[in-house]
Amino acid sequence: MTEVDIIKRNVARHALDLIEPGMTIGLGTGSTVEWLIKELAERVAQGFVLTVVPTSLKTAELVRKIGISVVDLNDVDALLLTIDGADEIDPFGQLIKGGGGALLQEKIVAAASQELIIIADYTKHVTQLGQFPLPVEVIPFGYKNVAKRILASGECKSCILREKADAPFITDHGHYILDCNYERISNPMELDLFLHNIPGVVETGLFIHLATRALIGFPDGRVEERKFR
Ligand code: A5P
Repeated sequence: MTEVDIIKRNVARHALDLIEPGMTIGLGTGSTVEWLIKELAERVAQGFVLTVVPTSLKTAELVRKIGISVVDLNDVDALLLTIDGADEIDPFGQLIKGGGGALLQEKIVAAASQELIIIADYTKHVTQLGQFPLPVEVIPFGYKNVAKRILASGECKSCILREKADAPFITDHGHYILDCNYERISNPMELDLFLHNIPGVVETGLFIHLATRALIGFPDGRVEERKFR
């Protein structure tokens, strides 16, 4: 196990305390959340009951495998808590997400949830968003034109169609992803609005005012809690 894996597992263990038996929670996508699912498996085997609104087909499959029931967001009246990872998190709790390609469903579940708690290792904490290329989910039809418009703004250094096995990566909802390298995003909210105004853009990986708290893990075993509202 790498050092980062050990930190992710440690953060996941801390996140277990947030989950009470009988709850229905939103569950994110990615390796940190996968550690949480592994940690939950032991509890579930001992009779701990939990229902999950998954943010991807992958997460749905993983939780089903350990005996957790999966429910559609449409069938949930109120979602109190969602736990998810992030690719970058700034001091205000603004995020870049979508490294795993699940940003659309992640954002829908996060927006429906009273609390969004991010679990991440210290490498995700940044002073300014943008080092991690921003994933933008787009409709396949005319995506090259969308990429041109993103580049034409002058702020984006490169806009690359995500691929998997030499073919376009297809999201759970049948879309493509453009990975847009900004290096530094000075105004995430403005950029999010700009991108949403381009016909063909479905969603962006900018999560603004959605995270309520974060648990950040460090190499010395510390897990710091940050509150954003
Ligand atoms: C999935 O689409 C992403 O938003 C993940 O939440 C993010 O990439 C964090 O992943 P890790 O926990 O694997 O770093």
